[in-house]
Amino acid sequence: MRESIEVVIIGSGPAGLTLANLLQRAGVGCVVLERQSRTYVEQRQRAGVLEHDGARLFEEWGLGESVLAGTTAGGMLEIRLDGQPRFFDVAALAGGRAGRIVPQQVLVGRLIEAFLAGGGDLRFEAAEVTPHGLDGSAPTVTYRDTAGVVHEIACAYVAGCDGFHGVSRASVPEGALTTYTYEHGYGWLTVLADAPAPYHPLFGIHPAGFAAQFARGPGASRFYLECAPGADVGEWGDERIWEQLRLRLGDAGLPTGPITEKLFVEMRCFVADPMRYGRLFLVGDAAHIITPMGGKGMNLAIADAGVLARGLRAALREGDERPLAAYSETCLKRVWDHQEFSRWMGEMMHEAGNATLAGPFRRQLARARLERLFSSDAAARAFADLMA
Ligand code: RFL
Repeated sequence: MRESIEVVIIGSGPAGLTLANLLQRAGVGCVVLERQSRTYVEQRQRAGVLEHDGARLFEEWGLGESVLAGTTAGGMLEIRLDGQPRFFDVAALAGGRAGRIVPQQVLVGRLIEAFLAGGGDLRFEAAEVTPHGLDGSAPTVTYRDTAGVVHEIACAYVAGCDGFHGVSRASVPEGALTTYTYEHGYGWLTVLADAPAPYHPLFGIHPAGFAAQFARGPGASRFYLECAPGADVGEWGDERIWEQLRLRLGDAGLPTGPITEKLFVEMRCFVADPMRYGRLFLVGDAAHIITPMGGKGMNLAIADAGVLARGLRAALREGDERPLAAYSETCLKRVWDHQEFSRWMGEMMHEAGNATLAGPFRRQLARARLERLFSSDAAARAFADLMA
């Protein structure tokens, strides 16, 4: 089957769905091709906080009500150093720029609903999605539907929103992109459990290693535990997990609950430059990945989608190609800024606890850096600004 549309979006994660909704509001025709089923996509639990800028983006495009209704503002965070709590009021220090607590799967579900309610074309279980002719003026995207029918869609632009392992970046010829990778030297085990959420996002710094607990809905928590890089999840039985969380979070009475997911997260960063090849634009995790420290991955994906939507609207509706030409440069500024913040925060949170990581001297430096957040108003405001 042959069809044509202005923009083909590959992938329906936060990047693809944000872009689809913004293009729909701009009156730009688009179709979204997603490899997984709707149920799978709506249940994939990952991030939990939408940055202030992300919330504003949805409001500016008239999606505030459908995406943010009933969500609460984030504000405080707790840093527990050797079991001693210290509170940090991010919203107040960032001049009231609070983020919103929105679990990623809730955001994704709401974006799907909003897009479909507006008559959007979203095709799940699209197999063998393949872009063609990206370096020419008439690209196409082919895929096979669940009935086995092969579709070919002609378009003006392709948005590669298909995550780190997707087909979009893999379609770019070798050598066309410069890629940067960085390994942090430690790993994280992440555990999703039906355990009561903490009152505030909680970061635990302890000689046994870093740990954290974040709300993921009213009765669920996501926990993180520093572990060796490449650690085997099989070595982390439930009892060991709870014992280490109690120790590192300094809470002997930490409420537990059934563990629903246990994953090893590679603490790896990646950036592709430029985030474009011909008529293909790479958006979100397809172009860059970042560690979960600082909660920036989903937010970068949404910010990229905002920049691309404005660029496509200008190119296709106003005949102005300049914002689209500046897409990669505009996005990469934010990407590198957030990469730097995430690494800075990760280094401080890990080295202040576990002296075997970088030695006792750097441990003292990391503690001094942490202390500065509570003793210097300028340092606190800079940190809060980047968090928010
Ligand atoms: P996604 O969410 O990976 O979505 C990509 C979509 O593309 C589909 N796809 C394809 N579709 C068609 N054809 C193909 N060949 C395809 N290949 C893939 C996939 O099925 C999927 O639906 O990328 P996107 O939209 O760029 O969004 C990025 C975010 O999901 C990601 O950055 C965050 O989840 C990262 N992240 C966190 N970000 C935060 O901001 N705060 C956090 O606290 C946070 N915690 C996390 C995280 C990521 C985690 N994992 C598992 C990687 C915690 C974890 C554990």
